[in-house]
This record gives sequence, structure tokens and C-alpha cells, in this order.
Amino acid sequence: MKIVDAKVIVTAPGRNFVTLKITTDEGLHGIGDATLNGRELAVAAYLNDHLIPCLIGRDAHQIEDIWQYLYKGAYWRGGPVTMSAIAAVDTALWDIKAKAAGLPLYQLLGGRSRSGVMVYGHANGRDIEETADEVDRFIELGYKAVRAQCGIPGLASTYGVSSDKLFYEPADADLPSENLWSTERYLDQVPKLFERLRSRFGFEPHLLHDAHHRLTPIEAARLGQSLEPYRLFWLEDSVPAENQEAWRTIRQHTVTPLAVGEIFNTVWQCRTLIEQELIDYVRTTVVHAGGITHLRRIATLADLHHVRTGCHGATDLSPVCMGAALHFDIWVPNFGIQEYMRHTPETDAVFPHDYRFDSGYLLPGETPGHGVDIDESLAAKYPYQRAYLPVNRLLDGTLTSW
Ligand code: CS2
Ligand code: MG
Repeated sequence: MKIVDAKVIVTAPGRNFVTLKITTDEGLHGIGDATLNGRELAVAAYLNDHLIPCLIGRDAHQIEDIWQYLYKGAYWRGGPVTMSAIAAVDTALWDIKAKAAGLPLYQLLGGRSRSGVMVYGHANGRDIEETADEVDRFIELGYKAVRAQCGIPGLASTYGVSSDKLFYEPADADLPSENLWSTERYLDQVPKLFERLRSRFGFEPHLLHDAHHRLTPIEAARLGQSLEPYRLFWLEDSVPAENQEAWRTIRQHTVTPLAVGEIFNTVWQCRTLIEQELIDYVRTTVVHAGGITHLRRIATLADLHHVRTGCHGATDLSPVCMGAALHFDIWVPNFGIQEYMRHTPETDAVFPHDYRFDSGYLLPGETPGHGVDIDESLAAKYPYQRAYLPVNRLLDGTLTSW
């Protein structure tokens, strides 16, 4: 089965998404997410200018050989742009192979390992009480697991506190906005949030928190210790992980479970974290870690070390990524949890899909493939609009992680 066409579709139903559509000589097509929030056109160009010319004429069934060709053949290996582009090709080819077999994608991976995929939603508020009310709303929606983020007294804004309570918007129009940050105020506020949440909801709901790359290892260790009475499901991205060894400091000081990896693009960026068991969940995704083919490798290594998956699933990853992730999640033996920030109705209309939410779980459908498609005529109605993620500064103006 030969690849006869491949095209990149950039659309912005409320936010930018990049999708690759591959078509074969047997009339089958597959799609893959190539969205990289704030750098969308870089991935689109990488696909259009460098990868698509190499795909035409190849056998669509040779997923592994194509993956190796695109990864090793580039010479310049890895990175978010390259691996998101390779991910889109890989996801589209798995979609095609499953359609050719007449099977939902999870059947090609090894079949169901569970009845449903437990997901977590994002509750946030300007203060502790508003955040607690939002956690209550997500529990009422049926979520078994809720991430909680709240405003920090004295800071005009902070990560994870959005104006829109159900959807996620950080992609500033035109140029990056600048946020201000105080670790001291944050470390004082977060334990109070989870003390309130546990006093109001008890220990039944899984509670999660994202520190979003903003702490030093010893600050993360302190936060982990202070949260131990509240038994979080995980504390995420507490420290940037270019220095994987630095996570040993956190691990030595706290039993709060640790998660990291949504910005990782290959297994090499988490090999030490996994092999030395410095983390409990690895957050790598279909779209940013080289597709199903590479994500399976990361999960298999993680399985040897009691590390579970916790795929990133924010609104800036398209429904195509979510659909593929659910087929991965329903199969992967060491599944942990799946992030599920809902897409807006206008996004869902552009990306019709067969997965559905039911009582705190997402259920992939039985449609052959990954169950997601793109309505190209509707997509064309939403032209790209340049947008950036915010940048972050300490109160003295020092540029820090956002
Ligand atoms: C966050 C993301 O969902 C998460 O865990 O870290 O919202 C992240 O900030 C965005 O995906 C960045 O585009
Ligand atoms: Mg995160």
C-alpha cells in the first residue's frame, strides 16, 4: 500500500492546531497531530519542506522503517519540532494500518488491558475557596481525579488559573504576555489549598498539582514534604528535568508521587529518571514524543521500573492526539492516568471523534483506526493566528520558567 499524498492542515478553531493527513493508493487516509503550542508553523514547515517529500511512494505499512528513516536519517536527532513532525507521520500510519485491518488501533497494540481510561480534569480558581468550588464541579461532572491550581496572594496571575473554567487558553495573541512569580508565596499557598480540599472532600478523589517547572530541587522537596498529609496522586513538573540527576534530591526527601515529562521528546530525556526510579509517572505524549512507536518504547522501559504512564492531554494537544492516546492508554500495561482538558465544541466539530467521557473515564470507540478525523472544509474556516505561550519573571525581573 503506497503513500500517494500527504498534506499539512493548519486550523485555529479557538486555538491553533496542526494536522498531517496521509493518503494511500488504496484510498485509505490517516491523520496525525503535529501541534506544538507557540511553534506550530515550525512543525508545519518541517513536515512540508523536509518529511513529506521523503514519504511519497513509500509503503504505508512500514511504520517502523519509516520512523527509523525519519529519526536517524535526519542526522540532527530529537527536539520538539522534529519529534512532533515524526509523531504526526507515525500516528497517521498507525491510523491507516488499523483501518486496513478493520480494527480499532488498540487491537493492533495488544488489545484491551482495562475497561476504561481514568482521566483527570483541571479545576482552578483565583483563591482557595473558588478552586474548591471548581473541584466540586469536576467531581459532580463525574471525575475521579482532579488537578487543582489556585491563584497566589499578591500575584496578578499564575500558571493554571484561567479565565475560562473548562477550556484552556494559554496561547497569547500575537506576542508573549509577561507573568510575575514568587516561589515563596507559592510554597506558602499550595499546602493551604490541599488542606482545604481534603477537609472538604476527604481522601476519595485523586488530587493532582502541577508546579510547572518553577522550583529548585530543594524547594520541590519542601513542597513534596508539606503535601504528604494530603496524599496527592502526583506533584507534576516540580523542577525542569534537563538535569535528571537533580531529581534525586526531591526523591530523597518526600513520598509525594512525582510526575514529569510532558515536554520530553525521546526516551533519552527520561532514561535516568526512569532507570533510577526518581519518578512515579512519565508524562510523555503521542504528539511530542515521536508517536505511538516511540511512546511504546518509553512505556516499556518505565514498566521495568514501576513507573506508570500519565500522558499529557491539555487543550493545546488536538483531539487527534487524544484519540490516539486513548488507544495507547487502553492497551499499555503500566497505565497511570490520562490528562483530559476538554476541547471546545468548535474544536470538536473540526475533529469528529468516537471517544466519549463516562463517569470519570474516557472510552475509545470501536471505529477502525484511532477514531478521529478532520473536517477539512470546516478547518479551512479557521485561519492560523500567531500565538505564544506567556513568559515568566521573578519579582526582581529575572526571567524564569513559565
Ligand atoms: C500543563 C499544560 O496540562 C499541563 O500539565 O503543563 O497546560 C502546558 O502548560 C501546556 O500544554 C503548554 O502548551
Ligand atoms: Mg503540566
